[in-house]
Amino acid sequence: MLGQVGSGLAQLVVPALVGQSSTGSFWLPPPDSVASGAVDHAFHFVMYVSYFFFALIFGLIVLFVVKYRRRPGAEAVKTAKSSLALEATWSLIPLALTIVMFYLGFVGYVELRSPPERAYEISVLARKWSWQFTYPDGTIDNNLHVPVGEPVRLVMTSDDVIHSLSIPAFRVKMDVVPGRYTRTWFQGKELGTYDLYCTEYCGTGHSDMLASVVVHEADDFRAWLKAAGDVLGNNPPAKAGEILFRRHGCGSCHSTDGTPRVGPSLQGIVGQTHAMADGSSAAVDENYIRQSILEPGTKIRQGFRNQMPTYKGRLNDQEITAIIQYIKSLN
Ligand code: HEC
Ligand SMILES: [Cu+2]
Repeated sequence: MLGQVGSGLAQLVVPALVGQSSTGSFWLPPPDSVASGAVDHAFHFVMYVSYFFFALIFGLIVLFVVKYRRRPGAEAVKTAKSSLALEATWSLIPLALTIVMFYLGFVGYVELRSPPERAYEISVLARKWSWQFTYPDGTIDNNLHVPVGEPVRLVMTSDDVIHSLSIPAFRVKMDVVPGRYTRTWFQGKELGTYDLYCTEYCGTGHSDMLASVVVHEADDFRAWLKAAGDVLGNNPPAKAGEILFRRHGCGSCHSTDGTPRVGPSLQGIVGQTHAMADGSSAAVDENYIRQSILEPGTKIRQGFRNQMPTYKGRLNDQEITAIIQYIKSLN
């Protein structure tokens, strides 16, 4: 209720002051979620107030420097007296402005924190360094797919350190914290693909912790969900392996083109013999890959650190077999 009155008021007052903001600007991408308006209003209000005072204060500084500079015949004289009217003015105007800023910010915050009851719920798991989205039917994907025009609630947690989910086009940003759940919501207005970032510095692969948000037509979304739900059934093994590889975020640490990242590139590894950190060596075959996925700590490849999470309980045998097929196909 408060939110509605507030944003109604903001929509009446603010666009008149700052111009409409339905397209993007130098500062912000186009607002593509229904709740974006409140954030934009607060942002633009603060920005234009700052422009105004920047110009006023620096304008007066320059003016006074020129006008009252010392020159022959104009010596310094002390004439300042206290003026209640002046002091009241420069206190009350900023007070009123900051109250308006707080109000606009608060209204937007309340709106961003209160998902509508009937929202579609997707769970989010953040992990160094990928996103995993789980849909109500159990489908898992590393990109966020949503139907257009339907409110979507994200219930988020982290497997390791604090991450933060940010979708600039939707003006959504919320910390993702291990050991607890945080939530946020949005409602896509236009079909399209948008960027999703981690905005909490979370280690080496932080800048690779990216995903896409794909806003589908409602029917397309259901079709996508159906196809995505049965990867193994809908694809030949190597292709299924590639999809699982992407979904489980392997790609944020392993390239498939020869470049090492946090982990070694997986191109052409099958059939090779790798030196391990403890001085031993191991031949890369199906069993080695399987062990790398389930017990990554037992054999550490030389030149790399024990940074790979275990996928025990996350990938079943069939899925691991498909991933092995995919890694073999990279030879
Ligand atoms: C957080 C980063 C990270 C993620 C995510 C990750 N790995 Fe790794 N991986 C590593 C690192 C680091 C190593 C090297 C150290 C070691 O051997 O444990 C490694 C080693 C491996 C190896 C052995 C490579 C070799 O040349 O000896 C394989 C195979 C592998 N990972 C597969 C996977 C698969 C499949 C996934 C996804 C299901 C995955 N990894 C996810 C970091 C990661
Ligand atoms: Cu992160």
